[in-house]
Amino acid sequence: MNMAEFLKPENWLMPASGPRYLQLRRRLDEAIVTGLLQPQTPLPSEREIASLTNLSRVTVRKAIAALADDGAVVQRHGSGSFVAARPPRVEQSLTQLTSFTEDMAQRGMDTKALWLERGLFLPSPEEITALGLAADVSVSRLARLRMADGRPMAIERASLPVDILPNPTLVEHSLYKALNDLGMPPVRAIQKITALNLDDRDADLLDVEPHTAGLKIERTSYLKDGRVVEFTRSIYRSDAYDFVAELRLSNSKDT
Ligand code: 16G
Repeated sequence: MNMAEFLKPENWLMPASGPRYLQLRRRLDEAIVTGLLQPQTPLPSEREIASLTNLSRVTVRKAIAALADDGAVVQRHGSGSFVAARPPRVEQSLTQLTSFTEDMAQRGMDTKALWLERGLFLPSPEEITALGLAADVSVSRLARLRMADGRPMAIERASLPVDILPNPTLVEHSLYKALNDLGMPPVRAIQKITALNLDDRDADLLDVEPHTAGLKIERTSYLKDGRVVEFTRSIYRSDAYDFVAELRLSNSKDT
């Protein structure tokens, strides 16, 4: 498919899918992620995109500026906009307790999941310890490959006590939304991040070379009453993610 075809509004622009500049931003990002627009090549001009999409130049300008803010596009004064050298990285705050779905929605990205496992199982010794379970009680497991705008970002393996999530098949899209609906939202979490080299299977799922470096993250989340609600082991692509923490002086007066 060429860009003219790809940008035809009837293929992607929808009245109920949010601001038009964000929809265009997503569409252009998709062209970058899928390689239709190659790294370091010029984007079609503002005027060309406007005429292909029937959108105003102001809307096109806003979409390109948003891509530039994310680092997906570089704007060069006088010579137009170019696709950045590498796919953009996602920055995730280490101080906010948010879900993958929320994180990506904040960036205007669409999320999808490929289910790797979802059901009730007998707990492993690691799950028994992390969730404080009895050995003969089942555990709810949800393992997913998480994707943003079609790009694999992370593999997540979540385990939850069965009395908190009795039916893991109820989780269709967002685990945190399901927990909210059950009146059991996590309010606090501890995260541990370590480096690892991806094994063949995980590298294949994440669409990177085997043994590439990845980020392993263990999150233990708690309910308001102090009970552990989730124990999740995730593997994030290290070329797609930056985890960012805000640090303050411990005796600062304006915290
Ligand atoms: C995040 C969490 C993960 C949580 C998931 C819920 C990290 C490292 N992990 O990815 O522990 O289970 O969000 O997302 O941030 P969901 O509500 O979209 O299913």
